Amino acid sequence: MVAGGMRGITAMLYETSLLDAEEGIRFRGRAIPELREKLPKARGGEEPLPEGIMWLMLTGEIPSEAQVRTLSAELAARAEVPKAVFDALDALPKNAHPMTQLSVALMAMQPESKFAKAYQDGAHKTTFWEHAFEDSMDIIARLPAVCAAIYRRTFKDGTLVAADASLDWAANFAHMMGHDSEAVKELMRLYMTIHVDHEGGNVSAHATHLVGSALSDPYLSLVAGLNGLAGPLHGLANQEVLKWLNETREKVGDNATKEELTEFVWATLKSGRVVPGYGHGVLRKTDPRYTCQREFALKHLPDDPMFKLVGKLFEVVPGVLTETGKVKNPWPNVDAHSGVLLQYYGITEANFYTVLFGASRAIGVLSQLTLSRGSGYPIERPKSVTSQWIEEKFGKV
Ligand code: CMX
Repeated sequence: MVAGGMRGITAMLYETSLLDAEEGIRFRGRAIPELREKLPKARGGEEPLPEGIMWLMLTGEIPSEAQVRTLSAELAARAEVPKAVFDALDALPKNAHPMTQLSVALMAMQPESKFAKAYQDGAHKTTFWEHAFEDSMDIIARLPAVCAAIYRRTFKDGTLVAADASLDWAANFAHMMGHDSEAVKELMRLYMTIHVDHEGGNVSAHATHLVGSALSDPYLSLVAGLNGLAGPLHGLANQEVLKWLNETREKVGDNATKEELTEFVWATLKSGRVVPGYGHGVLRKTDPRYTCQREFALKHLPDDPMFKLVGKLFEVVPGVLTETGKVKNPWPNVDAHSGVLLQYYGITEANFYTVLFGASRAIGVLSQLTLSRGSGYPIERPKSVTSQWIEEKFGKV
């Protein structure tokens, strides 16, 4: 287990969500279909507001509509981004990956950390969670404007769109990116709700948790997690999926037979690459986050050729991956579907997708960070051994 990426080792306390290998993720014990139904919605909308899942993760309770609106207003009131962030972004080359830009932007905000200041001022450890919460609220509040600025300077003409404080957090995010239709806002609400958290052991959550355990402030901790999310086997897979789908389409066209698709999937594997969007370290069934995005697509874009391609690949890829004899989970994960929804609404810039994932993931990992400081968890410091030690103890493996 130690040599195999620690798979199956139970090693952390993590309250905000729990992953069942067969059923998928549950947030405070509640599955995605239940949350889609019960969490408060925007007026006239059908998808949950991410503010609602944030409330649920922090308190364990489904919020009322009034509570969610209060939280939206509180986030809007904290949303102003310090000038240092834009200066730091301007100092980066235009071709810096959007995840690099996000990391740098958050580091440029770190001097404002209330947690770091309180610690330097001698705060009592029983109050750490309050300062972690304050930083978490500030970061989450500012993320839409920061991410939208990264989007517009990288892919548009660089002009920024002013925030609309009357909108909810996710709708305002879409608005500041320059995407204003109701449909995009609904997609953003769903997207930002389902990417928040995936229990504690995944790279982004674990990295945030680990760095936070050293009492590094929430800015430093979150950036550690986001830098992990930027890896192609984790969050960056969503960008890889869209590129791979485009490649597939170019190669086999829109009316490919199952045989042609099967051949293309094998060609990907034989070239020494993974099939992005498939497989998982813990899950052993189709990801419910994939399923709910498929439901969204069936409702809003049933005839989109890219959506149809995703559906056809679902019929082919699991069989191929199973045939390799080594893939433990041949089923699609969250990343197999998200890009197709975004591109349909004109967000075609795949290199930006992990930034969206990161903004959502921040809500989950910072909620847990606040709870972790409240629980007074100690610094993480697991034991490591050398391969020589293993050989001496157990013989050659
Ligand atoms: N395509 C090709 N090979 C795959 C594969 C895939 N989608 N999924 C697993 N495998 C391979 C592994 O690379 C490994 O091969 P080697 O023994 O040659 O190294 C073998 O199957 C066994 O791996 P596993 O135990 O099934 O999977 P892991 O727990 O090691 O890895 C994951 C999990 C997600 C990294 C892997 O399935 C993968 O690389 N998937 C594609 C990338 C992806 O979609 N990542 C996003 C995951 C969700 C997220 O974190 O956002």
